[in-house]
Amino acid sequence: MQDFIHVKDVASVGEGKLVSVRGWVYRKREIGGKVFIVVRDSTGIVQAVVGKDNGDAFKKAEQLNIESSLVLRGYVKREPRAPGGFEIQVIDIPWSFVGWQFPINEDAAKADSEYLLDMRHLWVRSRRMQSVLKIRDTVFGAIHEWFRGNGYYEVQAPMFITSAVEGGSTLFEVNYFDSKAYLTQSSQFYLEALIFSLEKVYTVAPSFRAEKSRTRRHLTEFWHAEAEVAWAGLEDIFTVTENLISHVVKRVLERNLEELSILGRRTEPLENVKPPFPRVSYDEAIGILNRKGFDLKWGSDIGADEERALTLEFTQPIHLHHFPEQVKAFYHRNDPARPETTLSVDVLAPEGYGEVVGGGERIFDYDELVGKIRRFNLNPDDYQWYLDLRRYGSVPHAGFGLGVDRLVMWICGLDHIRDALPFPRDMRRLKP
Ligand code: NSS
Repeated sequence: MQDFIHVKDVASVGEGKLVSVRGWVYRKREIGGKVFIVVRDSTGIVQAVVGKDNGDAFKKAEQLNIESSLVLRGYVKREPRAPGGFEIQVIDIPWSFVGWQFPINEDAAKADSEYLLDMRHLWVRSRRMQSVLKIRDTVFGAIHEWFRGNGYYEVQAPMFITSAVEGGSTLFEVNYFDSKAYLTQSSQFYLEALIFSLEKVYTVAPSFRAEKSRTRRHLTEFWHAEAEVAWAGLEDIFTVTENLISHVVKRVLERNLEELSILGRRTEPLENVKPPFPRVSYDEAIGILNRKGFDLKWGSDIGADEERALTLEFTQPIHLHHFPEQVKAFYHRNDPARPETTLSVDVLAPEGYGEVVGGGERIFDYDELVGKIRRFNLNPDDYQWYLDLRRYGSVPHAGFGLGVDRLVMWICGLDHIRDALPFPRDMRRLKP
């Protein structure tokens, strides 16, 4: 068995060693009777040189296209002009698959993002996407790590459901044998049921929203990290979300400096992320925004533009809390001290990114919940099992949902959420 090493390890095996690497052609050029191949694998890029005197390997090397796959063997040599400072002087190419001409070249990559989205199944090989995917891997891992390290049970909820969590306008309807069902917008109600068994639960799962507008931060299918905690209140949600997000950012800074640099992401804003996050009430936010030239009435929603302006006032993520009843879903508990507001919080990411978390306290009193369902012109019959949770051993509780793709988008400093995941779905895109 031949021992292969990863491209990133070429520099550390040392000059003069014979190595074998496997990968794909990242770049190729021919000068002065030599073929220079930049080979990439999952770990990085390295230059390999094939001389004309090496007849068989040279012929193979000449034929290679961008993204052809290959296995090569050769000696490591110090070469300051090569990326990483070392190159491989090839002695043979035991295997290569030349394939078709790769349909993405640097011009296409710069020119047309729609084309790159159509070609996403191939574009995932790019160094940019590779970097985002590595950071995304860290983010998902760190989310699980944080919850598991803090006493939460991981649970799973169904994706086929029968009633809206976040309002009917973004529900996806699907045929379900002889009846109709919806794709879930949030696992929240199932997590609420499960706290009566496990007290602290979380899930990381897709959520679906029929978002009819195309924006930089909406997908129709997104990854949702949600948690629910028995006996918890708004104060606990502040603490949990700021600790969770700070932990994730810390892990990315530990593991992904190279990827952040490939993405051209400044790390300073990420280094600022430490608990506690500043707290801004909805009322204060309206004041700040109106002083900045907005004309917002109390009770109006805080949209993407307002969030952007607000977050530019801070260097940390912020907790925006106490939204008016009318801008939050029916399940949010009204503040007994100020019933026109809710015990709700959104976490807004800095640098203009805006909302990454929504959550808060839930109504736990049966009559209060039925009353609010009616006030919101919804039908209590649609929420019978959810109401059961208030009929049997109800407890105060709170929870939240974190949009993981939005978190990745901000951490990576991306312009558009669709670049935060490998195969995005929006109103117009179901392929690849
Ligand atoms: O609608 S949310 O604000 N809240 C909920 O769904 C709650 N039921 C969660 C809970 O308390 N368990 O969505 C939560 C987050 C939001 O802050 C965004 O970061 C993300 O989910 N989100 C989205 N990301 C991408 N695309 C879309 N369309 C989207 N909608 C919400």
